[in-house]
Amino acid sequence: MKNQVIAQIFNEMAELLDLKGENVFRVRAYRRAAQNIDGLSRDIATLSREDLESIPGIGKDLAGKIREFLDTGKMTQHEELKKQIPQGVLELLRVPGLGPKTAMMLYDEKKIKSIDQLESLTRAGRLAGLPGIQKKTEENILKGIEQIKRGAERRPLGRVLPLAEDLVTQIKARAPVDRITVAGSIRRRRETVNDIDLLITSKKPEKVMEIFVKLPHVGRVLMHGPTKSSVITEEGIQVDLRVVEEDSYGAALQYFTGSKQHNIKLREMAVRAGLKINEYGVFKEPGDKKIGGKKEEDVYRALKMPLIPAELREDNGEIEAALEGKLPDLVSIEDIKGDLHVHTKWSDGSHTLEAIVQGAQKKGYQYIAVTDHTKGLGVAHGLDEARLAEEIRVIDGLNKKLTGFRILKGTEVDIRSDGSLDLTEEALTGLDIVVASVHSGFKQSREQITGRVLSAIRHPCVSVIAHPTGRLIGEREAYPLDLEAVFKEAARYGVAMEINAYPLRLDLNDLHLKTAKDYGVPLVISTDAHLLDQYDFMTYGVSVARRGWVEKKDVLNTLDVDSLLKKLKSCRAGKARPGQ
Ligand code: DGT
Ligand code: CA
Ligand code: ZN
Repeated sequence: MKNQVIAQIFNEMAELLDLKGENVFRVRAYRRAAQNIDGLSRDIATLSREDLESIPGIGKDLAGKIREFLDTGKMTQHEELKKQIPQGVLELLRVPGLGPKTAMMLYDEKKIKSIDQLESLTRAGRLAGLPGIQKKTEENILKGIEQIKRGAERRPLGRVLPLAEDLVTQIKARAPVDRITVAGSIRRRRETVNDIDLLITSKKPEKVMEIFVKLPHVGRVLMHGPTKSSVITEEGIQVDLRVVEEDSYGAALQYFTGSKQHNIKLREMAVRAGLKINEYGVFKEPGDKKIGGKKEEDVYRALKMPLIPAELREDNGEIEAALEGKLPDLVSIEDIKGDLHVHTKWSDGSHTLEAIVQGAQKKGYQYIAVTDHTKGLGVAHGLDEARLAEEIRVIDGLNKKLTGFRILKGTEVDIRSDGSLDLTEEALTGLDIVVASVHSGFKQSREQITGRVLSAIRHPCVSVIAHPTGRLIGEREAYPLDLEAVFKEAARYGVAMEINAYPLRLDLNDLHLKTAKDYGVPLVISTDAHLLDQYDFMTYGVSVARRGWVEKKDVLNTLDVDSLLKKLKSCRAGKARPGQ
């Protein structure tokens, strides 16, 4: 899919226009377009001109540019802009937190053209004294460089999984394959992954390999063999394709799904039981008689265990649990009855209330919570008390017309730097759900940030804490929150913690969730959708939950609407306040 490539080009154009000192609205238009293209779940190349123009933020002009790129592989205006700005400056802009003005200055003053050069000069203290450079700036530059280096190795699942699924579709359509599965860390749904591991069976493996190395996605072929080939895609991601025998398919799938630690432990257990397990099958010693391998269950059955769900295979207690018959009954996407964090045009979402309701009904949901931002978030056109009241009146009107579906009246209220909420208690009274979150002051101390979140939890009307740690994978570290203190208080007040399913957030993450479960904190899984397509992010949230051993009973939005409202803490009309 070219979605990411095009989004990257638009982002780069925004940077370039910004560097040239262009009108901020123009710059913002490109950023918004990039964001919306990145959020599409459909392949942009398959969209008609009309469909393109219906993407929020994309008009005739940008649609034309997208078409041009799809047809010719180039965008004239992008090429021209690049000629006007030195390549070195663009390179420096990749450092998070390094703005256009500073990048331009570093290039002019010190002829810094690469990130490596920037790193060594910063470390040598050679930036000191340059205009606008302070101790803090230098620290931030080094931090940013470190982030790039880490991020370059592993990529967010949300960027790679769609590509992997697309490859599967293309291979199935073109090559004579019988079975095909994505294995490795993608199958385990780790939040970041290194490469794409594909496994297939086929009666004509060599034919499959020939087609694979020539797929339109492929940028470079690393290896082309009769049963294994590796390529690098245009996006720079390595894909390994292996053909295995039908009779070994299960054993190979088990082996190449990993994790390595999980596999090693199983194989050691096998040896102790007089068995041998490898990627070809399960064998009984002595004599090496094959006793299984066609199905993945064979491997686990040989060790007297049920099949362990791929998301749990991290040697994190799952093998012991399986042996004792105590594997969790993991929540699944079918259990989800509604989305509790959705934005509309009333703040910075792209669609009307009517449109997001239709989208949710199409997904088979029974409810959604409309949670637009509040006034403190000026960039998001946050609502003040009066506009929220207006939005609520419109929702009341819509609810009267709906059957079998309910719009929950909510807000995503900003937790201000002092821990107070961005709306009066009066404005929150009567809402079905109040989602509270931190959007600023990330650099506060651990005590301060923890204190802020704790005050939100103790507020009588708060139902959910959204994206509790604020991290953005590969872009922004979590703020220093004392999660144990937060979980303890959340359990006490009955406030739910969100698993934000937005692929770069996944916040809480899998590790946090095991702790949250220990404290008995109620959970919700929500997408934070700003675009209809983003309802589909729910699957990432569910994957994180599964990796965190979360069961259906732990997740409030698996309940029907009445039971949900009974469980949610809120100041909803007719609901007794906690403690009363
Ligand atoms: P990644 O690619 O770093 O995100 O993580 P994985 O888990 O996909 O790792 P990868 O691609 O290196 O290998 C795929 C699977 O192959 C891995 O999950 C388990 C299996 N595997 C790789 N190396 C070994 C090994 O040395 N021993 C065993 N038992 N299994 C291995
Ligand atoms: Ca892998
Ligand atoms: Zn939100």
